[in-house]
Order: sequence, then C-alpha cells, then structure tokens
Amino acid sequence: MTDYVPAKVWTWDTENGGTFASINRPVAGATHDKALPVGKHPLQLYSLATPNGQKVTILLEELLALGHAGAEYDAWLIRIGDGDQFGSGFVSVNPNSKIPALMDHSGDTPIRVFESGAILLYLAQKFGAFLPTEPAAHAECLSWLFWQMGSAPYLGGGFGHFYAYAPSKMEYPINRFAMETKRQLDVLDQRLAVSEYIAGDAYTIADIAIWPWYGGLVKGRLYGAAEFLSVHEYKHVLRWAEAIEARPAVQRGRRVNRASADEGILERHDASDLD
Ligand SMILES: N[C@@H](CCC(=O)N[C@@H](CS)C(=O)NCC(=O)O)C(=O)O
Repeated sequence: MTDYVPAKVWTWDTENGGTFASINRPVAGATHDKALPVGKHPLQLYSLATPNGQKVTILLEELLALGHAGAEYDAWLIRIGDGDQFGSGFVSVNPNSKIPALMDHSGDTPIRVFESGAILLYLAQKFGAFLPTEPAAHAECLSWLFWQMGSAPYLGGGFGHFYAYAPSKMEYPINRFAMETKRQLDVLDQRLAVSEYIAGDAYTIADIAIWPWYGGLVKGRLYGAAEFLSVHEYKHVLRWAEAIEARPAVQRGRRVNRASADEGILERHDASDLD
C-alpha cells in the first residue's frame, strides 16, 4: 500500500531511480547527430542481443544455414544504456528509438524496417522461408507471431520491470504481472502439449519470436525469476525451448551484438566472426 496520490498534471521526474531512468524520456526524436555505419552487405542490422534483438539475428542465421546467401548481414551494436538509439541516424531508421532496426539496401531504394515482428515477417517473406504458405498454417503462424508482440510487454515491461528493475519491490504490480506471465506460460504450455512447434509441425518465425522471451524465461535466463514463477511446471515449454536451443543457427544468432565480448561478439560482419 502507498499514500501516493497522482498530481493533477503529470510532470517528468528524472530522478525516479529505476534502472532505466537515465534513458527513458517522455518525448520522442533524436537527442544528437550521429550517422549510422553501413557495411558491405545488403542487410544492415542495428541492434543489441536482448530477446527482441536475438529474434532477428537467429532468423538471419537460420536463413544463411538454409543457403540464402542474400541474408548475409552486418550487425552493428547499439548500446541502449548509452543512448545510441537516440542518435539521428538510428531515429531515421526507427522513429520509435528501440532496437532492433534493419535497413535493406538490396534494391534501388533502401527500405527501412523497425519492430522485431515486422522485421521477422519482412525477412521471411523476402526469402520465402519459416513462414508457411498454406492459408491455415500461415494464419496460425501470424497469430502466434502477433501474440508474442502483444504479450511480451507484460512479461518485460510489466513483470520484469517491477520484479527486477524498479527502485523498490511493490507487491501490487509484481503480483499482477506475475499472474499474467504465468497465464501466458500456460497458454504456451497447453499449445505445445498438442503441437511440436508453436504454429504446427514446422519451425517458423513464431518460434523464433517467442523463444528468446519465453524460452529464456523457462531456462532461467530472465530476471532471476525461474524459482519465483515455478517455471519447472511448464514441461512442454521446456521441451520446446530445449529443442530450439539445440539448433546451431539459434546458438549462433544469440551470440551476435552482445554488449560484452565475454558472452559473444559485439558486431558481426562476416560468417567467420562467429566461428
Ligand atoms: N516492440 C519492439 C520493442 C523493442 C524494444 O523494446 N527494444 C528495447 C530493447 S529490448 C530498446 O531498444 N529499448 C531502448 C529504449 O527504450 O530506449 C520490438 O519488438 O521491436
């Protein structure tokens, strides 16, 4: 319980003390001029190996493993803790100032793509892979892809924020978002009890979108919350998470754009960077 009463008009309290207080702002747009680097490949990714960032590098590594040479990419590190997402070059690729952001220079006019779900869909359509074409399977894949995009903010911005990053532990938001996170895990568990992959028999961009978040959660990699959320209960999610983790392209993709070289590589400009 708290005696906080919201003011009549909200004002920006820059000293709120949360982990991301220094980078969160109530306004959009660039804070400084900074051009983005452009490497030799048609696809230029500007990202960081958070769950949202890993989705894209995993798909790119899966496409390369299938033999799509056009999926060769440069992956540049965006340090969100240092405010790189507010540089003018980055904002021109993603006006929402969040990683991941992609430029496709393969055509006459460069194409920008932002939002990880849009990037997955763009690449899957461009290369005709990891997206079923049969209408029912296609619809199922898109349904789960968009489920992830709508659900993960409750896990990350809701549960993860209040459990791990807020300046103090508050029972009401932690309870509310722990309940929702467990409900989401149960949605996945019930689905994976009857389906090998999320969208059916085939591995698709729906698995690639969901795995870094919910696979990471059941494997104990997110927020130190495995015990708190009793993740061992979700046996089908665990079975699926381990199967996806065993894929070589997943192992490669999750090591790209790490903020520290101990955990992987900072930038990727050639396949050999990951060997
Ligand atoms: N819905 C977006 C979310 C992206 C997102 O939240 N990115 C975070 C890192 S995982 C970020 O760049 N945060 C920096 C900031 O908020 O300033 C997507 O899926 O691409």
